[in-house]
Amino acid sequence: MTDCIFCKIAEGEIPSKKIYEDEEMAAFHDVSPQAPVHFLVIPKKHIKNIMEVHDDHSSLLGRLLVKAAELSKELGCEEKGARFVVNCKEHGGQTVDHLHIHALAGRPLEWPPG
Ligand code: DGP
Repeated sequence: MTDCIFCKIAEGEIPSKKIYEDEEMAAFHDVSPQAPVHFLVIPKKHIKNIMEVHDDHSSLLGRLLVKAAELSKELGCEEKGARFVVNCKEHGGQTVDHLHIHALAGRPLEWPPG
């Protein structure tokens, strides 16, 4: 999608601190980190949000989650853990309309969220 910031990051048109990339996904550090470790995993294909997915996306979604977990371990979060979050639409706090998984770690995170 031409005006989507995460599509542009996926295509390399906007710079980011990428930590992983393959033909179907990219992972990069969040520009506004809310924890010492805060990165995003996105599909390169433009999917607006988690409510737009259907059965055909199941394997892709699984691989995005597996990659988020793998990268969090590579970044030293295995012992203390991490939080994996998918915000959706206005009440879910989604600000970028391209599906993404947040991985947050490196400090204790409160629950429930505000
Ligand atoms: P959400 O609120 O769930 O839609 O989260 C969007 C996140 O994306 C937010 O934590 C900030 C991050 N973000 C927005 N624009 C950019 C950008 O241009 N580069 C990077 N690396 N992160 C961005």
